[in-house]
Amino acid sequence: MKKKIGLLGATGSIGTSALDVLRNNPESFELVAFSFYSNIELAKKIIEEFQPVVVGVRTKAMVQELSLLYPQIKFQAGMEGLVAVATAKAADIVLTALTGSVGLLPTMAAIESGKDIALANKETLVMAGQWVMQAAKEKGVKILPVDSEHSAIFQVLQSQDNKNVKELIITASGGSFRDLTREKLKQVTLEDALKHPNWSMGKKITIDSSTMVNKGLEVIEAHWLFDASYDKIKVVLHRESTVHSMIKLVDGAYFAQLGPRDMREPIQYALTFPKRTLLKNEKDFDIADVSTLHFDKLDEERFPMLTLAFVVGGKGGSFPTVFNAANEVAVNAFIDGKIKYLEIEELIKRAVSKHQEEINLTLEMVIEIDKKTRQKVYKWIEELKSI
Ligand code: MN3
Repeated sequence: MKKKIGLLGATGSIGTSALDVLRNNPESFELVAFSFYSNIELAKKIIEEFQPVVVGVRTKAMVQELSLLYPQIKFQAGMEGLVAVATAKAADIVLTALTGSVGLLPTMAAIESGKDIALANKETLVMAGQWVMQAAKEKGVKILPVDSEHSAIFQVLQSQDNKNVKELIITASGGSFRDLTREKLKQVTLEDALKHPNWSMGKKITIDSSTMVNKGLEVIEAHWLFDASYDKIKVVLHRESTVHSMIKLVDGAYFAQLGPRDMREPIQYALTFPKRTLLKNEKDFDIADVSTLHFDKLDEERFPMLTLAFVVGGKGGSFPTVFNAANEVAVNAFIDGKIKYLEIEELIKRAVSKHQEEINLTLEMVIEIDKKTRQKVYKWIEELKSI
């Protein structure tokens, strides 16, 4: 029996790695639905290669154009399209490789329709982890991590009794600016920020890595995925990104997962779990070539966004929602050349410090708080520009 896959975000970095996993294992997987944002030429190739039944697109004009070419396929636009992919009848599991909080509603819809989730879209858990995990529990569906650090922890946890786990240790490469002082950060450009030392990824996550917001989001993601309190979650600087993450047990033993930097491995594991299968065309990686691995403490003053992520995570409720929303708006403004690099941090700090928690929080309220935070941060950016 082939596993039927719905893929949200097929033309991005995770999406194309996922397609490679499916391509290499046609006997195990079938792509029945996918969405894409703007790369229509690549989308056409995916349609022709994989013959899905449902495709989510960005605009109504794309629906018209593609429906003429492929009348056998159901195309839908915008959020409706994402939800159509997430709930496609034929799919067993939905891989969410969207970037940002746009992933929340389709992920909830997939859970409601009883599908397992392979989650690469960490912002969904940061924004509304409580509701996502609750819904998954009620529906009896699995949330399987795809983020490499969380996959690593998930993999090593399979061999351990949860009560013996003392720490979850997330490794951080440090991003593009790990060797710069805060003084030097004042002058960095978008181009500098997009040069990640170890991984080739989308723009947002590459910038998030440089600000360490990405690691902060991952701390909150780990809290929800593994039901771990924040004092149990540690982050360690590991320049090589060879150890993908690790756990420490009560008797002091560490268990780590390591290997080449290849996102196809965590993607494939999420799709085949609990089984493991051959990774075809694996990257050349020989542990004997790895002569040294470095692990260092992270400087809290150098990376204040990581510290802030622990604070908002600890406060819970909608604080992580605000942290995430402010970051998304600020990073987009930085990509568009509207603000300076360090203003990303300033905007996030401001949004978090001005936030007042509401009582009896519901998912609808959280979505509203996300929206309002964005509006506020947009306004602040306009004010910054006029200075
Ligand atoms: Mn990661």
